[in-house]
Amino acid sequence: MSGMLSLSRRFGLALLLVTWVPTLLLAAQSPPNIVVFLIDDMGVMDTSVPFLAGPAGTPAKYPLNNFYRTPNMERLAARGVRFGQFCAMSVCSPSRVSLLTGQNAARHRVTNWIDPNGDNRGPNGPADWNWAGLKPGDVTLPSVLRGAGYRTLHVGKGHMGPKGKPGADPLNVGFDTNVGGGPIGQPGSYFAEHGYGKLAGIKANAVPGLDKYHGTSTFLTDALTLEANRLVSEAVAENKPFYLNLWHYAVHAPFQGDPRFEKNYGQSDRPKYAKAFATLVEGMDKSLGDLMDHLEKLGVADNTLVFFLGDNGSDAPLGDHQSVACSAPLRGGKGSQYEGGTRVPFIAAWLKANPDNPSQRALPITPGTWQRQQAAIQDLYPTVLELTNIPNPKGHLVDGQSLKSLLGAEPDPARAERFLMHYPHAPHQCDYFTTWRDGDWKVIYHYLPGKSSGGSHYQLFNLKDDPFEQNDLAKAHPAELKRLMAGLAAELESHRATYPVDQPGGKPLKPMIP
Ligand SMILES: [Ca+2]
Repeated sequence: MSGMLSLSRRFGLALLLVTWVPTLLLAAQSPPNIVVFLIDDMGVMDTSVPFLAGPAGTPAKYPLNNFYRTPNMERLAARGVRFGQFCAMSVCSPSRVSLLTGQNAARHRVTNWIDPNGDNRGPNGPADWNWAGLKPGDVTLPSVLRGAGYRTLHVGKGHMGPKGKPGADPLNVGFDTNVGGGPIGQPGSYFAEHGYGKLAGIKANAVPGLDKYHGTSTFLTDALTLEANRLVSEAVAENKPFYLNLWHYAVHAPFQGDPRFEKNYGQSDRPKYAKAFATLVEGMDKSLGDLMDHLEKLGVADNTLVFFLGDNGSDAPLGDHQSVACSAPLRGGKGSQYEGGTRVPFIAAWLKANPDNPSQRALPITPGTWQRQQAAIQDLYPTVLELTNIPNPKGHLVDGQSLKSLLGAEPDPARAERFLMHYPHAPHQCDYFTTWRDGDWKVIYHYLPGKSSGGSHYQLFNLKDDPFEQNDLAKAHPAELKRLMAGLAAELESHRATYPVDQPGGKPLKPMIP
């Protein structure tokens, strides 16, 4: 309770600096509720909402936007701002830890997806990567908010630590409640008839904590939504501000069709598993709509901020993940070094516009807008701390930048367009690589050149002229390559990154600047 009071006081104090008159009224205002609606393996093109710019520089519909059906994302986008160049890490666990800590994966060192059964660094992977994941005492968004009086709720996939390590359980890293989260990275089954993997399917990946739905016809996505709505109702009834992770297992494999939506794809000539994937997308979208409706019904929509995003690039079963296929027109997909590996959908919205709400005044979002500037998953942590006026704990380094200046249609010229993506592991779509974006340019460094690098250490692209990464300019622009590589190496050093090694247990391979 004291935390709650201190948050209200902080809120009141911050607003006091802005204006004198409504201070008494504002001090009584509830702190904003925050929802992070995270979709597993959802890339930027797995939706009917156009996120990517077309030739005119404004959002354009590409063929994949016409395949997927996400009306509730359209509804959310109309209430908020969506980003055309929002990046996450290329695989699950690094993104999840970045979201909760505000740090780039190169710094927190959870640089690979976490194998629930142990260290999966890869043959040339670094021994000192953080394969145990988050641990008790780590500064996380929920731990900071809980300290200020928030009810912190986790529903769905966790994947922040392996079996037997504390990070496997969201309750150990800042959450008051956990439904369905554990060390697993995918569900044993989406079907309640299978007990979500406990009764049938892949039993090692059984989703925990949903036994009451076993044997019913409640699809996993729906069960998690019902649980999230129940927990939110409890928090509101207790007059507590809440932070909710609704981190769906959808749309990750296994690509099991959601029977509620299969009829919508029967006419499509796309492959069977692509159609099943589309039903997972549509089920996720229904969940979003159900949650939005529930928050409106509870009367808290105008005081609730929603962040909608994916955790890595698309894994849609639509062809090779190095080509223009599952994320078309972008090149690549989940795990790859191309933009399709890291570009995810992102929408930020207050659920119901209310110009008198102090939280909305503290963090204004222009409804129905599109932001073209690059941003990234580690930016959520400082954004929420700025909104709630809670100080970042001393000594906790934050790589993200608050999104406040980007929550309308205009770019922020004071903010550099830079993004570091570090993957010192194998095997995946691309092995042992780092990418560094700086302005219009992007370099890809391959520590151990191979097939996915064309035998070279370097790939260089100009994303302004060539957004779909078709023309490798590494040989044609040596000065630009050198500049970008110097930036990449310096960024890794400043993050205290850990590097691949020349042989198992061998010496670190630092990037070579040409
Ligand atoms: Ca994922």
